[in-house]
Amino acid sequence: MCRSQTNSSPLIQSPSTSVCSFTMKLFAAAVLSLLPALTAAHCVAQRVRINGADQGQLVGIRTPTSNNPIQNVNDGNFACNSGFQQPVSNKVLDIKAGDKVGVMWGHVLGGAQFSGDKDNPIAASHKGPTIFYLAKVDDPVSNSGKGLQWFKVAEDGLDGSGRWGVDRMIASGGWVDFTMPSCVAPGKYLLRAEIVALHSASKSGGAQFYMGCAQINVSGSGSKTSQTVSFPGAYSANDPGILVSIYNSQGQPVGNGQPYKIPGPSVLAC
Ligand SMILES: *[C@@H]1O[C@H](CO)[C@@H](O)[C@H](O)[C@H]1NC(C)=O
Ligand SMILES: [Cu+2]
Repeated sequence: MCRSQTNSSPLIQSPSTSVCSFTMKLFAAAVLSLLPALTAAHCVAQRVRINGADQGQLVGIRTPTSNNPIQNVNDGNFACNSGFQQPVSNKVLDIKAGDKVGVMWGHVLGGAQFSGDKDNPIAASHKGPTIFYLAKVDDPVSNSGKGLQWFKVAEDGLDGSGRWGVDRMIASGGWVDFTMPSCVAPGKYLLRAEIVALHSASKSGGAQFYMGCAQINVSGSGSKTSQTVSFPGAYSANDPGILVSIYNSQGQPVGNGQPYKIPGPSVLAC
């Protein structure tokens, strides 16, 4: 835009140039001030609903104070995140096998960071899958999530029209629901909700992992807890669903023409 300014007289060349460089400085300052907002366009898991009944903010779920992602798949806090809002809920949520269970994501605790926040529930650029795991525990309230054996109960990746699990999460106001498999053994579990944001995943370490753990007690007559993995451990930085370009040849984030392979084991089959 500086170059497009025309000067009819050499006399105003100098003032015009200084206005121009002042404009550039303003522009650079504006860009710099935008950067923290852009890098903070993340999200946190913060509510659970059971058959559509919202259990309340921070009830039976641990929410980190920071909405920053984890980008190292070997991070020691990869299971349930860390740095939680205090006090951590001492509630264990009762769920029947077969219930519809949802977790709500938001840009910050409470959802929008400010009125009209277009990065709530997450920045639309953050395409990727939404995933749920369970791990059996003795005490869902006190268990940190470390050293557990997890099995996957639900996942939503890229569909045939180029839309992602995250797109459906945004369309649902931050909620992601799944059906608790009818064959899951009754007992106490941590429910690990996860989003993988793939907008920068074409370089190693670029994928962003968001996770939160809910404290649940499943009732029913099932018996399955199988096909377990560890966190960290289940994912590798080079997994085809983690080190991946999600853009087509026009640069649109609709997948690269290949089926998208969601990270982790296959979903529990009843
Ligand atoms: C879990 O659910 C069972 C069956 O409804 C119940 O007997 C038990 O007390 C519950 N445990 C917890 C910790 O809520
Ligand atoms: Cu982000």
